[in-house]
Amino acid sequence: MILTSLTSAEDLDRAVAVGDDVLSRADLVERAGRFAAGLPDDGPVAVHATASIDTIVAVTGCLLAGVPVVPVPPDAGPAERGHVLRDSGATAWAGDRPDGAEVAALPPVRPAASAAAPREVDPEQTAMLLYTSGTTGAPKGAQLSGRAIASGLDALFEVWDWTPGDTVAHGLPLFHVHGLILGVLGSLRRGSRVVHTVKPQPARYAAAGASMYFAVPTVWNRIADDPTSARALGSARLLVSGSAPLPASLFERIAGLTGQAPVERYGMTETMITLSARAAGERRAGWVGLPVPGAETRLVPAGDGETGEVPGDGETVGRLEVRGPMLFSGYLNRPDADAECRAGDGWFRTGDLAVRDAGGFHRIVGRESTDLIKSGGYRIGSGEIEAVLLDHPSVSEVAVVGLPDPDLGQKIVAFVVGDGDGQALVDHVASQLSWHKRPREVVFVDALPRNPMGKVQKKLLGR
Ligand code: MCA
Ligand code: AMP
Repeated sequence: MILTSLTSAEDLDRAVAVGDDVLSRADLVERAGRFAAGLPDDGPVAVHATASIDTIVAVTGCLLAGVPVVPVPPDAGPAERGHVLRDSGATAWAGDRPDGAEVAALPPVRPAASAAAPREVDPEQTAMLLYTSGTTGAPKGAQLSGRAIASGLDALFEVWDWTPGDTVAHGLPLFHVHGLILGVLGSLRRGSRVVHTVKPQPARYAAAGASMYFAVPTVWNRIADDPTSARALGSARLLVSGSAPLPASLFERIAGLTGQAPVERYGMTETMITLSARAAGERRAGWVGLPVPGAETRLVPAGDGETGEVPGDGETVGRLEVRGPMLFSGYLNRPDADAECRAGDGWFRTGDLAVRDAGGFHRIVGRESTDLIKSGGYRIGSGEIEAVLLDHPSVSEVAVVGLPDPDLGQKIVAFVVGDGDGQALVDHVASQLSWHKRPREVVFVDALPRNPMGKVQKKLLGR
């Protein structure tokens, strides 16, 4: 249902490009159909989500066949990958096979000689299972139905005036909402072209000649540091920033270099994009805009025991809750986590703190928990990193926090009670989890600051 337009839209010579690999719409449908014909059963299928045409073919094949897709970060270490494969119940592996017993146990998908026809798919069925970090424990599988993805994308087509005549360019990972669902599936559903630059390097963005550019603030920062590339984006129709806060100073630098203010939007893996500035509307530094069509928001008081909603005066901070057809259907195998984030009547607790002004514009002011870190636009739970570090013989206690960083927004810093080699601990995390979860700094301390109850006072670390 997400890609019904793929088989009916007019053919374009160059529907999808990843680096130098280019596929027409017809070629993509044909290759995806052969992939689907080679599926051993009805999945879910774990897709080794490298930045490649093969990833797009595999995801498209699964969606056309009505088989759930589980994108696996290509650099995920055995601990993270093992969890994703066990928890998702994946029955096949698509793409390169990294070493590891968990992967060896899954049959590889081998494309068949002739293509399978697209199936009629129940829109409420899980189309994609995306693993995302919580504050503690291993990542949770957010189940996104075809209906949720289609609604979320259709809302963006409207607010960004996104048409089949657009070309979208980005170089973001193909295992998250931003790069995979918005960048690639959005383009395929809309009928627009998409250019994936393999890596999100400024010069590659500049060379893409697109009308819409998607990037996280870290990438926008690198683009602003490369004025020649930044100026080349001035001819685009829309420069979109999301996944993490865009500092107001960076908003202004981008606007100054390109001649146009970026469009900011806010979302989560669980909710798709719920707030955005409009292509034809106001773009305000530090603010993420209005609810997209179909989405609703409310700000509930941050204090315990208070009820109702906080005033929309542009100043009073509340806990942001959202609802709408683009929300996920729940965490797989985690009814406890699911119950925690549901506020009744379809409302979802985002965990973000926000203000809203009289015109309905929203500003995200922070997160409720210090245990969720946003680094380079990636959401990372400190608990997952702490668990891996505690496995290391030189670590007796550890607290992981996100500290301000001019490029990454937040950088992961591990405060460790113990002795040893900081780089060895960084490498230990990178060998077990995805690389972006590695601490960028390890600080050895004699003791962690604790309150009288013995709880670590993370807010005191790094001050
Ligand atoms: C260094 N490296 C290591 C190590 N030390 N690798 C392994 N182990 C080590 N000990 C090197 C690698 O060789 C590699 O080099 C490089 O580090 C990769 O590190 P990385 O952390 O990726 O580099 P970075 O420069 O810090 O990355 C910045 C980035 C990245 C490119 C902006 O953070 C990124 O792609 N962010 C996008 C996240 C995103 O899409 N989030 C969307 C979530 P080499 O690269 O040369 O191989 S979805 C979402 O948020 C929602 C719904 C929304 O609102 O959009
Ligand atoms: P993820 O599930 O990786 O998409 O992370 C979702 C989180 O990213 C949200 O809960 C926010 O904390 C943060 N986020 C996403 N977009 C924005 C934005 N435009 N401004 C500030 N924070 C954002």
